[in-house]
Amino acid sequence: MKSFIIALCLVAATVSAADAQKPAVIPLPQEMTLESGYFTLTADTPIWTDKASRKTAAFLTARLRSSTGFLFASRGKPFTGSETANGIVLTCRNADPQLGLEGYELTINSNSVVLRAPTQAGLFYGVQTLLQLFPPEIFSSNVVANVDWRVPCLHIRDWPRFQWRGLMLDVSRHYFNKSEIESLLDAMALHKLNTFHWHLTDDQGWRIQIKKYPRLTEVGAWRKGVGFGLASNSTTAYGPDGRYGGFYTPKDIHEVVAYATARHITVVPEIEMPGHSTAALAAYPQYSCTGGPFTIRADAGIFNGIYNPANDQTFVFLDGILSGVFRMFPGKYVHVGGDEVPKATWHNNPECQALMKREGLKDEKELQSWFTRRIERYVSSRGRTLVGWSEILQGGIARNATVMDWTGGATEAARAGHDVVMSPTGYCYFDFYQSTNHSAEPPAATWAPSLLLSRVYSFDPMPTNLPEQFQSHILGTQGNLWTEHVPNLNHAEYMIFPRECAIAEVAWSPKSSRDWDDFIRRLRVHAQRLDELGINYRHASITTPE
Ligand code: TNX
Repeated sequence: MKSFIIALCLVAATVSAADAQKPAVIPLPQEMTLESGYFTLTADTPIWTDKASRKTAAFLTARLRSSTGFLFASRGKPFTGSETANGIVLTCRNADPQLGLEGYELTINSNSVVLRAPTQAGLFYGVQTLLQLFPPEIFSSNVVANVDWRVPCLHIRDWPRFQWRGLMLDVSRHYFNKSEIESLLDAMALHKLNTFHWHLTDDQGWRIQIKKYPRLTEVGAWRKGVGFGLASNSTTAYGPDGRYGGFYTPKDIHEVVAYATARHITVVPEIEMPGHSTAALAAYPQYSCTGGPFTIRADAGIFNGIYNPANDQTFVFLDGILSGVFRMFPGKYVHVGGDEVPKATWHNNPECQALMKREGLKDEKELQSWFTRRIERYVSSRGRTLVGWSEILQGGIARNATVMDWTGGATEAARAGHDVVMSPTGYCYFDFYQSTNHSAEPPAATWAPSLLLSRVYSFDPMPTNLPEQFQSHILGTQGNLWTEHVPNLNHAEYMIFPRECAIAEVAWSPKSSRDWDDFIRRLRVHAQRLDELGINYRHASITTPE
């Protein structure tokens, strides 16, 4: 606790009085003109809104209320269209359609704050910016006295560079409960991230309850211990029988999706196949190549739990799982993994070899491609879009698939007309160490080099060699937190922040405005917001950035 307080003082001390006056918005807005003067919020400030924007206004007033103690009218006052209204205006009326699906315009002068956006998502992002223009105490959950609640006069026009701005969380290696997921969603919203990629299944645990296949969670969600060499008290995710694990019911998922939707975040579920599937096959070994049995082991590495594509029933099983997934997740995208498939299992299996011969497949890479195409047809037939890791390109990519690049392939995929999400290990892997001094850090990925904050901030998701006509296929980028070494939320936040702040700026702000020193200046103010919100982060990345 003591070191925590000292660290807090250090962060605060590095923000000079002059810096504290400058806006410190993360991610940096596209266009911002600072003017002289301030708008001051008081208990009497009216908040005007049109009917369609009430929920967004309620989000703003709830936040303002908890720290200022000002009550405000709960539903907002009906906005008549007058631009010069005193107070705060949130509206979709007369918004500039050029701002697009997520853009907004914010005009602050000494007697009014006017926020306009063509969509509620845009308005919501405008609210995030407005909040960040107040003193950081605005994010306190208790009423704070003696703060001058003012925002600088300015004009902002803002919209995102990329449409996919994400965070991936692996809940298989370690389990995070519903309220922990929700707190990460809150932090995503603060940074204008709009895609939560939920890695729900892997070798070390199956976390989504599928009514048709109860053993997936009865068996697949639990293992002997926390594993990965971690202390048993590093987590509280134990069942009544003392086994480690947990899973989400359809009701939990419904609630998480609703929570995300209210923050304009789409949830992309990931169901791994054909590899990284040991937990599923521990429950249903009949769909494996060997027949099992499989034990769920908690250590890092690549396991042999891989589906048998030569058994038609495997596809009945997987289609059954996916149809349950479609019911729970309304979004367009479903991620089906596809990484690190240990091909030797297929190579040594006579049924798989016979299938390859029948289908004219020359190697196991083509067999994986055959498998993914079959799954993709099913996903497409239900009106969804399949996402898979880089490896789905090998042996030929399925027709409508979107590629998530972690080991390459973006240029090739985009040139072939496929959409791509960029999450290369060298910039986006939040399970890597945040400094080169590994011994001073909590456990992180052992197989990889470090991923410093400055490196994340230097990322350009647009591949340099991609001709302009294909560039619209690069949907955006995301940070990935694999959790082999991360058994609890406090540690997860430490790994995610402040690197997520950098990814958010990479994904939202124009490349031309990238400025490391200014980012660090803003981050020092932003750290105070994270403190108010109770979000853990790596302090050294902010006090002694590298
Ligand atoms: C590779 S990234 C994996 C994950 C591991 C991660 C550890 C990817 C698609 N596969 O299964 O958790 O490395 O850094």
